[in-house]
Amino acid sequence: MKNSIKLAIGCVLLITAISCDNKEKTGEKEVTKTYVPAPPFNEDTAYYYVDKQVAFGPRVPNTPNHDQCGDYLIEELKKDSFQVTIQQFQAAAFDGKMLALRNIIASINPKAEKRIILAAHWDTRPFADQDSVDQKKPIDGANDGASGVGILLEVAKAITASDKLPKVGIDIILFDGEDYGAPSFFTGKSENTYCLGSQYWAKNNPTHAYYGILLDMAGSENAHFAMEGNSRVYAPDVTKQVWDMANHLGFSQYFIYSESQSITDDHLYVNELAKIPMIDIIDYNGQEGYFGYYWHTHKDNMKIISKSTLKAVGETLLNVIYNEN
Ligand code: AHN
Ligand code: ZN
Repeated sequence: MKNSIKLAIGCVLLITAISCDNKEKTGEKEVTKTYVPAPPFNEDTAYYYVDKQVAFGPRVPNTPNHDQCGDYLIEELKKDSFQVTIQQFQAAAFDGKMLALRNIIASINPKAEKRIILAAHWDTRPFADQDSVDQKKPIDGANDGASGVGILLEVAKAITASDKLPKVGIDIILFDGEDYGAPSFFTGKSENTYCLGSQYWAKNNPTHAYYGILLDMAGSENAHFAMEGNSRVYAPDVTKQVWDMANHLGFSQYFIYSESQSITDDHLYVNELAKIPMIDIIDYNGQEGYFGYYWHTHKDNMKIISKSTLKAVGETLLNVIYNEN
């Protein structure tokens, strides 16, 4: 009797132990992900690329600075990627002025079926309408424009310098004419006056892509990237995937798991017109005004650019794309 009770108790304990063990193992499987390592991102080089663009002066459409910076970006991307396509077009600004614009597209693995878009805008705003001084003068756009482009140039360089390409195809798209939107002192119609390059691209040549990631104001000191409304609505899985990767890499200080309002940016047109899910990694000030204190002011210069922020974003992008199959 005593022995059989002991045996029964022993069996129960053993079964419990086994089932607990299994549960733990299943649990472990659910939380443990293995990541493919990505090539290193050099934040000094990214910073150099931001500085280099700013040194051309404001990159306002229909100015020599804009032309020269565009030529420079094309040359740099030709060095670092396999195929560069220029989409040249004219678009009417809010005031009716015709702007000569170029979207610059660099493709890595151009034949790969599954593609991911990495985008930023390379033009800068013709006015400082959020500033209290010199409102009609153009801004440097170190963060609003140059930062995203600088990160993407270094991403392209890091990929081509590595002996291993990502499995997916990458299309780096530098949109033009993003920041020529109607200023606060303009009284006419202002709808759809921002994002002229992405609107043109989405209407005319949307190469197929699995998803896209837009960078906008992605390089300032103490940046906070919240999960923006249109990103969450149109591309919830991509939003989670990118934030999870950033947090896994230790960038929780920048990529915060809080939800921010929807904004109009290049990703909106890519989502709505080209039907490609695209998120926006954009600095959020935590309040209703959304954008940072420097936004559309003369404070948006090299002084606010941070190498650590550039690194957080660039390293996250590289790890996201190297972990796509
Ligand atoms: C609006 O101001 C409506 N959208 C902001 C898009 C933008 C401008 N991003 C950078 N500059
Ligand atoms: Zn802007």
